[in-house]
Amino acid sequence: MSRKPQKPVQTRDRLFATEQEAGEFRFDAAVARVFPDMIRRSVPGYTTIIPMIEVITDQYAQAGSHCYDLGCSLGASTLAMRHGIGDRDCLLTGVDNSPDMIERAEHFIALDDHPLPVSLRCEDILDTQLQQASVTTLNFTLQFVAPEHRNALLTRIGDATLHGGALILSEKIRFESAAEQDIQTRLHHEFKRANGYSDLEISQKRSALERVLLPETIAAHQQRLQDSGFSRVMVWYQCFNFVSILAVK
Ligand code: GEK
Repeated sequence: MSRKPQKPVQTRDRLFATEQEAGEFRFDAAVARVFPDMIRRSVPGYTTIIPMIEVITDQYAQAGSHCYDLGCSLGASTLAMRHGIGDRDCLLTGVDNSPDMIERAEHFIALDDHPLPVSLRCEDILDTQLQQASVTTLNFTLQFVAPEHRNALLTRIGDATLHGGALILSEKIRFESAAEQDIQTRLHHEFKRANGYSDLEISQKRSALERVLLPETIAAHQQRLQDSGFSRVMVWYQCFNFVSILAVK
């Protein structure tokens, strides 16, 4: 019996490679399909931050508590948390409001052989009930939440966090100084170019994200985290205009 040769699944991010009409960036099926390649080639430090989420989770996960990955996409950060939790009896929940992401995340979680159950929820993180949290991760998610909702979300996370619990907040940032903003943005674009993105891809993606991804300064994040009840706020990672902050209650 002869079979039609199967078309290979395209997992290389070429979404902005050809000229297209301006439109806002969305976490749809096309993005979900190429997401691992897209985020690795676009976010400096992503491939370092993911394994460090495991290390940090191992330090802060408390037996009998909840752990949340808010904006989990395909579950890379969720899996890092799962392995960091190890054999502690934590309740791990991943949340994303993109059905295309959650559908694929279910598959990746099932492929991982760790025994800790993961509950995946397709909902807006602004609606997620949070309680008794020892580790919460916002790995490049808050930047997509409308600025007017950020304080309330962080207040809820702070209130739900147990004493000694932690929040890992990774974000693209902006700088007070226009000169530094220019230099760091240029370096980020060079990073993308070195990873094979063309000038057209870089500029079209930038336009698509302009009104969707709204970065803040490190100082603004630090202030909000302190106002939300986190007593220790530390930048543990920075590469160009991308940071990860550890906030401990
Ligand atoms: C990783 N953490 O691989 N409610 C729920 N999900 C949301 C919301 C919201 N209000 N806004 C955005 N998202 C992941 C990467 S990606 C980062 C996170 C990026 C979701 C959105 O659907 C997307 O899946 C994710 O947040 C952001 O470590 O693409 O730069």
